[in-house]
Amino acid sequence: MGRLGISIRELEGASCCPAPGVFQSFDKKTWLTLASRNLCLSEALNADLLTVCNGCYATLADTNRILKEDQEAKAGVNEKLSGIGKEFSGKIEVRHIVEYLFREVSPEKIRDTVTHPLDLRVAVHYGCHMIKPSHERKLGSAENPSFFDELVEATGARSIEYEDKTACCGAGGGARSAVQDVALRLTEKKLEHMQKADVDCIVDACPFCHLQFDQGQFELADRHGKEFGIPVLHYSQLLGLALGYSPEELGIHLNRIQNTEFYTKLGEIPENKFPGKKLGAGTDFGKGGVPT
Ligand code: 9S8
Ligand code: COM
Repeated sequence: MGRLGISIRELEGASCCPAPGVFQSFDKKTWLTLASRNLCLSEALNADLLTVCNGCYATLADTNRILKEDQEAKAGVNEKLSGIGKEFSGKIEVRHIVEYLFREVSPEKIRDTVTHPLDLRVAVHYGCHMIKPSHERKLGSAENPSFFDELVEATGARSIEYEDKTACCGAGGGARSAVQDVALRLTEKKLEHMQKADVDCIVDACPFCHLQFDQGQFELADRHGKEFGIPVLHYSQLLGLALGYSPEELGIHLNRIQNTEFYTKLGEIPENKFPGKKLGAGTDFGKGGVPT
C-alpha cells in the first residue's frame, strides 16, 4: 500500500494492449481478442486494470465496454479464448493512472500528501486517447480539458498555457512508424509552442507521447538542426518528485533529454547523482544522440 493508499499488483503475463490506432484500424477482431486476453488476466486477479499509457487505456477500456455491450462480439472473442482456457466475463474496470488519481484520489488529497512542492513551469500534454472520444472518456471537454492540469498543479508546479495544447504529439495512429517525417513535423510544432511558453519541462501521460517528445528531440536535432532541450517527464515521475523520491529512484536519469539546468531547479547536483554521465550546461545533442 503506497502513500496514496493504493495497492498495486503486477499483471503477470500481459502482452501489448494492442495499439488502438494501429490494430483496431486494420483488424478489429484480432484487436478485441488480444485485448480481451489481457482483461482476462486482470479478471483472474479480481482487480481493476490500471495503466500508465493512453494507448493501452483506449484499447483496454474500449474493448471492455464493447465486449460488455455486444454479446456477438463477446461470443466471438470467447470462442478464441477457449483455446487457451480463458473466458471474458466483464467483471473488472480499466483505469488510466491520471483519471484514477483525479477521480478516486483527487487533486486536493494529492496536494495534502505532497512533501516537496515543485517550483516548475510545466507544459501539460494530454495526448489524444485519454480524452477522445469524449463521450466515452467522460472527463469533460476534449477541446479544453482541465483535470490533468489540476493534478499537475497539485504537485506545486504551474501548468502553463501554450498554443495547440490538445494537439497530437505526432506519433499516434502508426504515424511514427509509417510517416516519420510527418510525425516529426507535428512534434516540432508542439515543441516550438512549448518553448515559446518558456516551460521547464513537458509532462505527459503516455509512454508513446513520451518517446515522441524525448527521443524526437534528438531526431529533430539530427534532421532539422533544431535543439530544444526540454526535459520530458511522465506524470508518475512528476508526482514522485513531489512526494520526495529522487530523480534516480524515478528513472528520470533514464529519460533521453538530460538537462543540467533542470536538475539545478530540482535542487539536485547531477554530476554527483550520475557519475560518468556527460551533462553539459543544457542537453548534449552531440553525435550518437540518435541511435541507429
Ligand atoms: S497523442 Fe495523438 S494519438 Fe497519442 S496518446 Fe500517446 S501517442 Fe501522442
Ligand atoms: C498511441 C497509440 S498511444 S496508437 O499509435 O494510436 O495506436
